[in-house]
Amino acid sequence: MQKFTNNASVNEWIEDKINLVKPDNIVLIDGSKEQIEALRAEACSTGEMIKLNQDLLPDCYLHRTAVNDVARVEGRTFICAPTKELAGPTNNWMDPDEAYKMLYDIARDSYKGRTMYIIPYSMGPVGSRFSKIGFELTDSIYVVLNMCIMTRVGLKVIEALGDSNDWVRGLHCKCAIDEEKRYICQFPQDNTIISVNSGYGGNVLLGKKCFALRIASYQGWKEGWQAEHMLILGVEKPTGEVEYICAAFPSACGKTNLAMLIPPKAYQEKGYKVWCVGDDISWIRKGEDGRLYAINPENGFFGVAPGTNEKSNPNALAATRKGTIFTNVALNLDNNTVWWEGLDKNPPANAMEWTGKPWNGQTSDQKGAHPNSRFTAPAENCPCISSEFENPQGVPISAFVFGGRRAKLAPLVYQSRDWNHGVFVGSIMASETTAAASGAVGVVRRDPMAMLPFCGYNMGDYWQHWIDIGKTLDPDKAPKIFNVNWFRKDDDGNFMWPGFGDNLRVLEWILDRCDGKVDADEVPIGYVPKAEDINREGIEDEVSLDSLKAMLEVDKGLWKTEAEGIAEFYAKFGDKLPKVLADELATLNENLK
Ligand code: OXD
Ligand code: MN
Repeated sequence: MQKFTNNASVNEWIEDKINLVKPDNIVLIDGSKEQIEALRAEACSTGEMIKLNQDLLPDCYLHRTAVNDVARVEGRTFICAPTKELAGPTNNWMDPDEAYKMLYDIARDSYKGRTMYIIPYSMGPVGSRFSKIGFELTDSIYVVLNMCIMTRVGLKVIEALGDSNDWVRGLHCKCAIDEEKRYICQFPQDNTIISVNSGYGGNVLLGKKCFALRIASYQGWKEGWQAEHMLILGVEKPTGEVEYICAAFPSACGKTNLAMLIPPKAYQEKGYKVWCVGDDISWIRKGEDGRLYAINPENGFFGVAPGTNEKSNPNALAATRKGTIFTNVALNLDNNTVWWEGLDKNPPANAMEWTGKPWNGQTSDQKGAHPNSRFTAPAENCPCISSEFENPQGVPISAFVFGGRRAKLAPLVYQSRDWNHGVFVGSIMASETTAAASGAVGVVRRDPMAMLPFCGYNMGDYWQHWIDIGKTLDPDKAPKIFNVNWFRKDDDGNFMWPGFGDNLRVLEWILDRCDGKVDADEVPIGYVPKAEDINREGIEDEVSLDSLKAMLEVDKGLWKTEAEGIAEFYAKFGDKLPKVLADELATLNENLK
């Protein structure tokens, strides 16, 4: 047997996969600069990547995926648990034996004429008690280079693993990028992920959604911790004290923007700062002091490019100025840089659109960048990256914030009455669809805790796990749980809240509630602020007190209809629905009478 590492379980598994896919060459990724440089050069020589203007964008590259391979594929993502019930009603399920057979048939001999790259990676700082290790086998240099940004890669990881068998197996085969044979399969009971026929980020960077959410959520259930689809940010007060918030939002709700928020002028002048610990995923465990602590298991940002600009998110933009891989954006041929819709108002006239076709910058029916085009940027590039980003102990969480896009229903912010009610608030999360996604606009999509496509087991068990975690926490130390809605609209269809940096005003109220510094009004769905307690300094003209009051209103009629929708959704879970949540729904109905 070949000895890739000193770990017998790793060597055995790799050997087995080599015999299956039959690569011509095998390369162990050691994480060194020299190796990364050589791989970049090789990818450029084959056209897999394009080297961008190294003066303006040092160490930056452009990659184009196949046109049929531009997003995560939820319909082809499976939880391959021993029974359908273990996967639950919100996941696609496949019997593990059948799935392995089908996937191995697809993967067999698929590396012939290709190189197998073995990527040892750590999710979380190497050696932290929060962190977990994975090996991804891939035949794509693009995947290797992205994984080197998004995770901690290299020999230090192999050393940290020692002879443990606690690591996640990941096999990625590009095959022929055949949509009909594209599968993203998670085997939570086997710590295994197999992804075939895709070359797009979310499907193939196996550390991210597949491991850090689907497999890790299952591991957390079994081991007493949590993997959540949550950003982590720190709010620094003028006193220098920093408090941390974890927040979950469905796609298209501005998660990366919130994670890197720039405080409004009035707050900056007082000395407020916001620090980003993570923009997508949190791994959460109880600390010795009884509080919950979170780490960001990732090492970079895989952000949506369109709409990112100097105004919406200068920190994200700054993060992409070096060492970044752009995927499916437009190429400006005049200066060999990149462009996307919403970057600025000057699309390049001499350009190539994301597919590589010539483009004159005029938006007729052509777009420069694909709407789901991405940047993969190192976290360390971000000007507001938290000093705690690498802290192996994580950061203590004061508040969990859930949110969604609701034109009329949810108030700007409300607080749950207690932990269990907070779990209910997370479980009823929903967002109205936007024009950015295909399908009808304004349709409510239920997305509990923003985990709908990412929970690796039965969502009913997942809710019970949240409830059980709460039982282990002293209520004084447990994070308080809130819901926000930046997207409330007036009767003319205009957004009522300015959003972006001004969201700090709401976060301030949230933290004041956590610190017992501010009162609230009790309403049928929880506690809402007194309008005067949301600081409007600097936006008095834009947001009147009356408008703020309107944003905090709870319309009983709308909530009654909502409660019917929740009951319908909950019914899918049968006896897996925790009694606590059924009781919370009954309380809501009672409160709405
Ligand atoms: C993401 C997502 O790409 O949630 O982070 O879809
Ligand atoms: Mn996400």
